[in-house]
Amino acid sequence: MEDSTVSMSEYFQRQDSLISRVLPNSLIIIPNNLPSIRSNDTKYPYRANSYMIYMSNWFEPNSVLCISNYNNVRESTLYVNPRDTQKEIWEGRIIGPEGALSDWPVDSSNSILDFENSIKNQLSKYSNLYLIKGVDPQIDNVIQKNWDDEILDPCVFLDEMRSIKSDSEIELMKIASSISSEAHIKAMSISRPDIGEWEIQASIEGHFTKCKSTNSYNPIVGGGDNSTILHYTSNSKRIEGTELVLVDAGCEINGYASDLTRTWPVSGRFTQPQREIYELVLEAELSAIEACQVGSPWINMHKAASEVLAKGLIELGILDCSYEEALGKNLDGKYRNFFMHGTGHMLGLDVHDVGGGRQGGKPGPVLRPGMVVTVEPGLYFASWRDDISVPKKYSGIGVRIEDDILITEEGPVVLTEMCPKTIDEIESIVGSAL
Ligand SMILES: [Mn+2]
Repeated sequence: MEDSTVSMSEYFQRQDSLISRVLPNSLIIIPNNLPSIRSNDTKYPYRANSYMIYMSNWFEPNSVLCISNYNNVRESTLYVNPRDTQKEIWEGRIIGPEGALSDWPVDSSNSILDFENSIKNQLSKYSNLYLIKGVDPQIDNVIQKNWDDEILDPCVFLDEMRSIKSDSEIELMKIASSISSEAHIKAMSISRPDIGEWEIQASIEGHFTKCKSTNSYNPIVGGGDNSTILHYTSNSKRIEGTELVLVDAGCEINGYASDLTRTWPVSGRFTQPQREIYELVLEAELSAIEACQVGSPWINMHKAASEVLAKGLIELGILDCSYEEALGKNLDGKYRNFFMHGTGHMLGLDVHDVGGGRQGGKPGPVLRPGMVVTVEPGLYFASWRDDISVPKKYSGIGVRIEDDILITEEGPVVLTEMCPKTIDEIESIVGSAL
């Protein structure tokens, strides 16, 4: 298997847990992601489907995992690329069905080339069929052609399982959090006036690669006004001496993500207005982390952050209205002009992980031990926006502070704790490696 702290028996336990949740005599089909083309003959780095990783730790494309509970007996089968010397000369060694069976947590294996025939021959014995649709249109097609009854969605059960992390998953997420924290500290230490956003990106990605990890999402490195663009990823401008840089970058380990944001002045000294905004966002973040308690409704951390921000925006003279008007009846008041996203999301195999919290109008989950969430309030005062007016001294400032939080009975555990976030710590680190 790939390097993993997750044991073979844990994967089998997950498969057993899944088949105990679905209807009797069911077949569950989990297709893997398709490779995606970057340009002629070149592909983007391949990333396996998170459900596939979760159930079998299988990372090769062109594969399907089937799990059934016919007569209450678990049978998990991986359909994988067959060995092919000519192909392997060009693209690397293929594990093949035999390798999959001997070293991966499945009961049987087969060639993906036999998938259609094999499935056709089995379908009649099952009463129910579950398929993760929309991952591989070819697999969807095969099933739709050969199954007349309703196709059920297994994700409701898988998401419930994935939203509570096991000890071994938490271990992987701790490693990812540490690597991301180190990368941010390094990037702070090489920061200087006029540094290119891409240089900070290179430092961070270099550290990820050095630690045998990859980005869990495209890094955001926004200096000055670019710090106010929530999903800025071109990272192509130089950062002036008086400006802040907002860096949102995290790595993944064995598929498990970290998600970390820090904001610092490239000069190593916050200006007074930057300091005021930073202190306010930090206070909101600490308050939201404190709200990450077992049994708390999802909204609590957002409410905690929002209350601090609404009050602070009035105190700084940015909002000229009552606290009630600033906060709004449904956390939809005027403060949303400057904090327009949610306070956090679930984190796991996906950066925006399954299990709720990003469902628009839906309430999101109640926090339980073993959940991992992000907490990431921010304030953004884009100088180019003509729909807002703020005191000139705050114009062009964007600040977000984001940590990854494990929910435990003993209270919130900050997995990204080793990444400094107080003004004093940051000012002492920025530029220290120059
Ligand atoms: Mn995030």
